[in-house]
Amino acid sequence: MDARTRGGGPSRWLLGVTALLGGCAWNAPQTSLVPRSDFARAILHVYAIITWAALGIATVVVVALVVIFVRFRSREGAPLPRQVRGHTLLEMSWTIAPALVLLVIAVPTIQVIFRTQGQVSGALEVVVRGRQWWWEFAYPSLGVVTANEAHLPAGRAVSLRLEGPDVIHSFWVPQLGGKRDVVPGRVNRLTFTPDTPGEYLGQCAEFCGTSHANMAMRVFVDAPEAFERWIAAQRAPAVEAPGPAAAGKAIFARSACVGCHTIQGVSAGLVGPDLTHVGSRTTIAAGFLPNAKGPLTAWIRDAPALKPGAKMPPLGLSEADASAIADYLLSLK
Ligand code: HEC
Ligand SMILES: [Cu+2]
Repeated sequence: MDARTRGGGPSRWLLGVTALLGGCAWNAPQTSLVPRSDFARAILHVYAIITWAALGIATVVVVALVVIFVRFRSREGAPLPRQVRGHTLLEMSWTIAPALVLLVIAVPTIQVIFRTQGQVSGALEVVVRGRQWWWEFAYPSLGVVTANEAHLPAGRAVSLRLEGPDVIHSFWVPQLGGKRDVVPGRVNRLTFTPDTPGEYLGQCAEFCGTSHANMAMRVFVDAPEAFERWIAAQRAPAVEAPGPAAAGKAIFARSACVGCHTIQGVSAGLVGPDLTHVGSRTTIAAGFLPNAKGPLTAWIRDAPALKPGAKMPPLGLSEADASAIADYLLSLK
């Protein structure tokens, strides 16, 4: 190695470390290290067991390696070491030791899986339907249906009923719980109690097609009174705004939108998200766009141009019509 390449060593090393550390953050919204539910805490606990076990094993292996390298390295003129063929004790121990390690990992893991897929009495049931490429949240006991942004009350157990009408998705809100697959033709359960009000980001965690990466979700954990207010607002008929919103409503009602979207009292389509209170959401299209006039108008004009593969066809609306519909939808608080 000449001086030039040796000089490149430390800076390349630095570059590597920088690249690795670039993946770290304390305020990461999808961290699993800051749990905000009993389930997330249980996952972190299993994770800690595995990490400490791995660290312990790594230490033993590295120390043993170093000792062996130093003590048994070949020396000038040393005789050939004793040749061993088969060693029952050694072979038994390196079969049993990994089995023990697997057992230590498996017992708490399986416990957590079973504990969080049971039904808890008094839990709030929320039906979660993973669809290409958005999430539907229905609260059958409360008569509320919404999309991509769920609200849950802090301190109360929730039981998610995971259903998949199309392909396999996976529910994952790292600070609250998951991953648990959403499988067509079967019902999976996920039970946890969120404990801290806040906004938690999640993401579909099972590749489900073109816009899998654009299939995020938000869970708002509300204080109980705030949750009651949200439910009341979602159940109330949306107030009708005058002006451009009223014109937008008329255009919506005579467009193909009605075949795919439900707006209570206006339409009953079931292909896309329920839009009855779409104006109360912070984002649209599974967290893909902010719920604001500009992006919403662009979405209404040509959704797949924004979100690859989106199953909402462009309907050839004029800018003015799309803008009026956007005013209408934003008024649906
Ligand atoms: C063929 C069915 C279909 C038609 C027609 C349709 N949509 Fe959609 N729409 C969808 C689907 C599916 C989604 C979800 C797309 C995604 O997020 O990947 C969607 C999403 C939306 C969203 C975002 C909702 C949210 O909370 O994320 C809005 C707003 C919307 N559509 C408005 C309209 C309007 C307005 C029309 C009529 C101009 C319309 N759609 C026509 C199927 C349709
Ligand atoms: Cu997916």
